[in-house]
Amino acid sequence: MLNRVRAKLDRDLHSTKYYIHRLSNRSYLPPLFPLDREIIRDIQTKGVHLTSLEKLDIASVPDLEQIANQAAHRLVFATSAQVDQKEASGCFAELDPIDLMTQYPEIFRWGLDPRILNIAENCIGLPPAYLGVSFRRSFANQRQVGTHLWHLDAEDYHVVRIIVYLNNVDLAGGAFEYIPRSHRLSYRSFKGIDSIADQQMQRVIPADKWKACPGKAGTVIIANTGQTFHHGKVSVNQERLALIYAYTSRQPKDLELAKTHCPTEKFRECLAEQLSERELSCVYDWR
Ligand SMILES: O=C(O)CCC(=O)C(=O)O
Repeated sequence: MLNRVRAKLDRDLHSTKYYIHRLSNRSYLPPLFPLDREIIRDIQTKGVHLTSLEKLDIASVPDLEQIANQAAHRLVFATSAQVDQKEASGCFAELDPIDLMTQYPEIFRWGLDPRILNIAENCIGLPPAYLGVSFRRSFANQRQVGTHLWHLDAEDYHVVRIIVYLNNVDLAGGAFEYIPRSHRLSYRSFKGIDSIADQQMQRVIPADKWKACPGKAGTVIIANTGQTFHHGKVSVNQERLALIYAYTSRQPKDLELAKTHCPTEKFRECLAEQLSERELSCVYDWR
């Protein structure tokens, strides 16, 4: 009992410090281009902004889609056993992060483009930690498990996920779906429920208020997934290939979880020679 009270006090103290820090950092946030201001406005009001690689036009890695398509062959080959043998107790498989970092460093570097970091920083309200990128193959196994269940991301109070579709994704093909922030939904509405499947969500928010994000290959979804209930819709008719970038503050609520995204420790020496001071801080100054 005493331990539970202590844990709750610790959590409250951490969150109070976080929000004070966030408030005092408001005047230090980096300036944004007009298109990027629109992104932040959408994320603050709805929780999500939908765009494309073409519209974003990230200068440091203009050919992300092409590079990722090469990596897709490796991902599909490396994970074919999991799909064929129907071993997938989860809902996705990922490219080995060491393979991704060594064979396709540009995919990792895209997430460190100054404009992307500025968007993440304005969204989080604090200097960002770059948790890394995963290259994910979501199965069409029609089971609502794992990230197909509705959830808030738990790494931090504000978490930015950037999801880049690498194939055309329709409503039955595992589209990202969310509940707009205007509903002010929290876990309090799901007391006693461990897993929020569509059925449970429908009792609280009718399905016609859910917002799905189908899109062509190259669609980019930028979301505050720490504050916005979301999931990948159960895929019925096809697999989905997507890159998933993640950012938090540099004192994340769940540090161990934040660290699981990418084994960047292994690359410290080599990245120290390649990255700018700001990029290195985003990758390492919180681990
Ligand atoms: O796969 C998706 O569209 C959502 C991913 C997700 O919810 C997550 O990684 O937390």
